[in-house]
Amino acid sequence: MQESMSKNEAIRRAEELREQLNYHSRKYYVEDNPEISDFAYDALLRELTEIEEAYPELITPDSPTQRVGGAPLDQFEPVTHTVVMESLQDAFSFDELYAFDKRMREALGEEAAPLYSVEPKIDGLSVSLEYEKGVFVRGSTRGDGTTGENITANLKTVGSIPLRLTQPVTIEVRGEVYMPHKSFFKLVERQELNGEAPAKNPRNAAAGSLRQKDPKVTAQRELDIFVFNVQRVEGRDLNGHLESLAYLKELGFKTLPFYMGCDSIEKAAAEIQRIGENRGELDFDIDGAVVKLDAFSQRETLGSTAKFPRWAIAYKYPPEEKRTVLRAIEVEVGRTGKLTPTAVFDPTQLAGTTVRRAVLHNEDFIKEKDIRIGDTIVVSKAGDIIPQVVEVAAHGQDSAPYVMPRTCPSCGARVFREEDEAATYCTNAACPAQLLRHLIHFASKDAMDIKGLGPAVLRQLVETHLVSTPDDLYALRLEDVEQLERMGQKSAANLLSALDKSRQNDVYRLIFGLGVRHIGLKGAKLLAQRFGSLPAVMAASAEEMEAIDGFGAIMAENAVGFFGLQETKDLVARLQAAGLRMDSNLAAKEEGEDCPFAGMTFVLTGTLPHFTRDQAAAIIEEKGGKVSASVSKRTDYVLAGEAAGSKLTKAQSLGVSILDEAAFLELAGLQTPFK
Ligand code: 0OX
Repeated sequence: MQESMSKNEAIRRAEELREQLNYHSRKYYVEDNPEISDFAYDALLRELTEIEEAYPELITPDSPTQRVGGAPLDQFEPVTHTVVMESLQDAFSFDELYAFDKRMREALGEEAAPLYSVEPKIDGLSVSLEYEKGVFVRGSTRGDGTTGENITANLKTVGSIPLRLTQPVTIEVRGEVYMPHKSFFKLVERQELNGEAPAKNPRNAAAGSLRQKDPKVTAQRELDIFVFNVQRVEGRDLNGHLESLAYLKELGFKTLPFYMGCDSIEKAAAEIQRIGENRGELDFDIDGAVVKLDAFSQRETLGSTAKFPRWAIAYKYPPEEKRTVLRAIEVEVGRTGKLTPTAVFDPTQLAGTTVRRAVLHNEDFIKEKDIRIGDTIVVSKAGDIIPQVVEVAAHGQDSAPYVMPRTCPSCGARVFREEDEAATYCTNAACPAQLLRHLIHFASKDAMDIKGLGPAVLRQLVETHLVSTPDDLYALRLEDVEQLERMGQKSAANLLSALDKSRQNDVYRLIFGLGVRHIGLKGAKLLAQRFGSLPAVMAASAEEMEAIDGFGAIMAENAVGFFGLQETKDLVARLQAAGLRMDSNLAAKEEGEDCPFAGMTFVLTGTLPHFTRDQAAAIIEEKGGKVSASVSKRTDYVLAGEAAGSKLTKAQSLGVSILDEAAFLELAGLQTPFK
């Protein structure tokens, strides 16, 4: 931003930028037809951010800079829906559909022949979006239809939800939030890399994403929405559903991707059939098609039962199933050494794609269904995308029950199965099948965060035998790295310096990077914080670990088992010799060094003169404190800036101490840099 920009100019330019950004956001997310590059969009957004940093009072709730932000929430507040969010009655056959049509015609009489709309039933989560004078003010889940939860901050991160409409109307709309298949696959890949349990299907993933307390996490999930209903609107008369959908589109909403008016139930049935046949090509799951009476006057005649409107019905598609022949069961070894059996069968077309493989999960799954090589099996797609074996239709000739291999298919070491777990594991920590995934995890962002050391480079390092254990990474020389494919001199030098930098990482990253079963990032941090160094963690007992708040018995058992292995001790000794830091700063905080906010809870409100709320929250957390969204008796301090609202009033009424920015900095032991 130019230094010389006056406040009046800033006001004008900020509004202009908001207009442009909202327009381009709509082009990109809603219409899928961007007019400018991501780079140009980012430049506009940066300019607006700079103006708003200089004049925080100009920040508006519908500013595109406010999509992702705010401190994590403690809980979601209840929202009572002004218009009940009804659910749909189901039909599982065309007969039920024809019976529905008969009910409609009987209720409406001969003259008023029904016009139906047919649309896909999106398999996501229903939400309500409320706009006041065109500005998005509140978003909530459906809940039980009467009361849902306020998830405004999370919904703001959904790019296709407009923060400002094309017209200044006061309106409440209903839509379905879903996770596109593309985003779902990305999420599962990340989860697997981090050793987390992967999401089961896009619907669960979308639900989990909307329930995140921290909107930053939701933002990474790339959710999307289709808006399909006007719940209420001021100053506009709408007569039917198809007209409403056109109006919603005009306001800038992303409406259902296709819908059709049908003047007979036969035409509606044909459209349902057509949608069903093409559903495999969509980038989202549908779990049926909805038939609705179009005219609102006719809907009124029909009315609702206690649960759902009588004027609509959801036809549920039967899951598509195919028969094929099981040719082999392949066993793959994951990063944690887990053996996963996979069915390999004759290729078959299912919900729009060719499938050849399906995971069989574990030994028990195979035993329960008595799946044998050579069998004719029935396959389908769970939630429309993940292939699965439903059942065995017929055993093959001379078939025999399947037995899991007793040795690892990758390295030949003995495998074992724990008593109360279904999974089988390879016992060899140096198993090459585990190595690459192990290294990918070791170098990943939440672990050692080694820039430039992604799967492609690691694969080459493993294949050329330059690296066979994590400490080998630290012995790499420039000439080793330079000879790799697509690796220039500059990137080779960058990689070595990234590796060198990672030596100084806080040890929690190393603990996480070692990939101990059941120890995620949070568990690694807890260990580092409690014991202060890796040698101390290795000397700790299961009881000591279990005494940590948030650290369970299974975690403790696995950690003690892992750190007790001679292989682990040798590896850690080599990493230490390679110069990796073995201690943690997290521990210092607990002991109170530079940790003036330990155990304290802060609430932020209003605009601070020199910090964004995120920056203030970062200081609080850095100094050992916690940030909460709402004021209660347990709040220690409210940090209040300009235009502080109801939180300040509540703090005053509860007698909670209130700090301004200067007092806050003093308490944090920081000099104010602004005098
Ligand atoms: C969907 C969907 C859900 C409005 C009146 C009763 C139910 N998941 O795609 N609900 C409705 O309709 C509501 N339509 C849909 N398309």
